[in-house]
Parts: sequence; C-alpha cells; structure tokens
Amino acid sequence: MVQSAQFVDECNLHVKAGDGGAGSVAFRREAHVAKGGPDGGDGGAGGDVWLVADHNVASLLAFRDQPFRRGGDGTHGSGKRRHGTSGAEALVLVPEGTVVRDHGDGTVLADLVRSGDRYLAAEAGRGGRGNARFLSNRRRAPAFAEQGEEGEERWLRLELKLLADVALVGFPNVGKSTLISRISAAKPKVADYPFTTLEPHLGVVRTGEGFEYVVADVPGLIEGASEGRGLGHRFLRHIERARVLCVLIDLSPAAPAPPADQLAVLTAELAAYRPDLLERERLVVGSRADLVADEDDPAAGGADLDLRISAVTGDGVATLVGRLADAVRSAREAQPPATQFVVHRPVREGYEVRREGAGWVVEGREAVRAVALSDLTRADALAEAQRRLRRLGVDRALARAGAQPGDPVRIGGLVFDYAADEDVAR
Ligand SMILES: Nc1nc2c(ncn2[C@@H]2O[C@H](COP(=O)(O)OP(=O)(O)OP(=O)(O)O)[C@@H](O)[C@H]2O)c(=O)[nH]1
Ligand SMILES: [Mg+2]
Repeated sequence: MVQSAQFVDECNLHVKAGDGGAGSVAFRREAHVAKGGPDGGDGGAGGDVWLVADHNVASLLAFRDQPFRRGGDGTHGSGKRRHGTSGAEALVLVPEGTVVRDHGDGTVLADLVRSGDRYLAAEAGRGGRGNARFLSNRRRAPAFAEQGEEGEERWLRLELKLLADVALVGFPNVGKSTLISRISAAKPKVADYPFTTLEPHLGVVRTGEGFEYVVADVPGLIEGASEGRGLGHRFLRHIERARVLCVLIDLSPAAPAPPADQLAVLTAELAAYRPDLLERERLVVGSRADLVADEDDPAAGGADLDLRISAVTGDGVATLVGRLADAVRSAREAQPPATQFVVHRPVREGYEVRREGAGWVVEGREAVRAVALSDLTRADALAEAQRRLRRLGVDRALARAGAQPGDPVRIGGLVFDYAADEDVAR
C-alpha cells in the first residue's frame, strides 16, 4: 500500500487513560497517643484521553510511528489528609474529518468533523478514598482505603475523510493539479506523467464576490480503481464527503481513451465505490482544451461536456470557478454541513452476574469498585466490601441467578464463597 511521507489517512491508535491513585491509610500521631484518628488522604484521579479535531493537523502521520497515547496517572494520597494530584488529561489532536472506529468490530464511535469537535476516547480511573473517609461511630480506626481505579484502555482505528466542497475527479495526467494550483493557493506537483499526485491536496477557492469553497485534488482514477487498481481506491474515500464532483475529461489527442470512454469509466468507478456518489451535483469538464485544434475535433466529441477549460492558458477557468461556486451554494442549501457525531458511551455503572465454571463472576464498574479496598484480609475492610455489595443488591442478584451457598464468587480481585442472605454477617 502506498503511503507517502506526509499524508497518512488510516492508522491504529492505542489509548490508555490514567489510573487513579490509591487512597492512603494513615493515622494522626499525637503525643502520648499510640494511634490517633485516621487521616489518610484520597488518591488523585487519572487523566482522560480526548481526541480533538484541529485544523492545523493535516494527516494522521503522527500516529504511524507512535500509536500510543496515554493520560497521566493520579498520585496516591498520603497522611495528614493530603490528597494525591490528578493525572494530566491527554488531548490528542487529529485532522478535521477523522472517523473513529472500534478496532475490533469496526463500529463508528465518532466523526470529528470541525476543529474543536472532541471525543472521550478513554475514561480515566478515579482516585481511591483514604481511610479518613471511612471513620464512623461504629468504626473509630478504619485501617483500609480504596484502591485507585484503572484507566480505560483500548485500540481504535482512525480514518481520515477529507472535507471538501468539490472533488476533482479524473484520469491521471488530465490536469487536476494544474487546475487546483491555478484557482487556489495549493501547489501540488505537476508533471507530464500519470500518478504524479500521490496524496490528496486541499485548496481554498475564493470567488470575486468573496464566496469561498474547498476543492480537493484527488489522485487519478483508472478503470478498476474501486477494486484496488492504481491508487484510486485508497483515495475514493476522500471523495465521499464532497458535495460537488468536478469530473475532468482529457480532450488532448494524447489522452489514453476518448472522452466518452473516460466519462463512462469514471462514472462506473464512482458507482462501484458508492452508488450515491452519482446523485451528487456533478460538472463534466473538458480539460487541456488548448491541445484540441478545433472545438469540433472528433477527439473531443462523444462526451456530454458542461464546459471546456485549459488550465494552462486560463480559458474557461473563471467560468468554471463561477459554476462550481453556484453548485456548491445550492448543494450547501440542500445538504447542511456535516456535524460532529459521537456515540455516547453506555454508562459504565451497574454490574452483571455471569456463570464461570462451577461458580459465578460479577462484572461491572460499580461492583468492582465496591471491593477495590486496600486490604481485604482485614475484617473491617471485608465488612465494608460486604456492606457495599449488599447495598448494590449483588447478593440478591446472585440468589436470582441461582447461586447456592458455598459457590465461589469472583468480583474483581476478590473471591469468596456465596452465603445465602440470612447467613451474611451484618
Ligand atoms: N496543454 C495543456 N497542458 C496541460 C493542461 N493542464 C495540464 N497540462 C499538463 O498536463 C500534464 C499533467 O498535469 P497534472 O496537473 O500534473 O495532471 P494531474 O491530473 O494532476 O495528474 P496526476 O496527478 O498524475 O493524476 C502536465 O504536464 C501539465 O503541464 C492544459 O490545460 N493544457
Ligand atoms: Mg496531479
């Protein structure tokens, strides 16, 4: 697969949010008192990982060699009720038009369209509470604290789909790059051989009245592009978001196929990739018209052209800029600009009881949190964990699922034997 040095439009990204710091177990030191009150502070929360669209980022290049991004960890709490510090949030800048997918099943999780659009890619772990928080009338000297929660981590697949109003579509060498460099500030390489342009380029066109639109110069398409021939299929995705297609047909005698055939091939490739591309506003433009001796030259015939241009002499270019502006204007009215799309993650609260071998496992953030205490070998910590599980209704859920007294139950790092409700120590 061709990947140029500058432009990368697909990549994998691993995100890991920061872990929360642990709560502290500490006791005040007082003169003549062996153990003062509990004063262990809370752990700091970890830092989230956000993906943020930014117009200064042009491609996914930054992730090709370094696909890992992580939020900072929270630090542990300490004595004298000192809380840990929170981990730094990681803001990962991606180009506008980045589609975020689940790496495993390919589900689209977010489409970050405009600068500033953001997606919470990995949620940080919260900090554990220190033992100072567990002081109560019944419990004068709690000697346990909560552990920090682990930050979420996962693999994502990023895909860039450029945002342009107009896509230039045509065979290699028809003059796409010459045209975009004439009508905008974009300066892709121009040369007299096919596949000069190996990556898409965007250019902003401004008309006399100050109307602006974005044009994409997309690498040339050839027959079979939609099945992977040439470079075409890799770049067809950059045509997807264009509101208007400007199809360039080479009128020069040196063209690899007569105009009507070029048009037929291009139309078929677009349709094979995505049939609805043919429903877009489309302008069919004869290119390199200065190389045709006479407008009635049979070489130019056969294709139904909207207009002819020469990007070298400039003939017809101003007209084309105006026609494209009209088409963009009406397409923008018909089709409002794309907006951010983000799948709001299901709340990770709650829990689920599942059979595991001869026993049971309870999964879910709330249940795991309930038992994430620093030292479950201690009676007071274990009693606290049991109280929390009861409050969550885990005992009842296990009973409903059919758990029998004596069945092993695993929750996070804790394994215990299930006891029917009346047996549970209160
Ligand atoms: N005579 C003439 N030559 C042109 C015109 N437009 C482009 N050319 C020439 O045609 C050749 C190809 O032009 P490019 O702009 O590189 O074509 P392209 O469509 O971007 O080609 P790829 O990037 O390879 O797909 C260059 O030698 C240009 O100078 C034109 O209107 N008239
Ligand atoms: Mg080119």
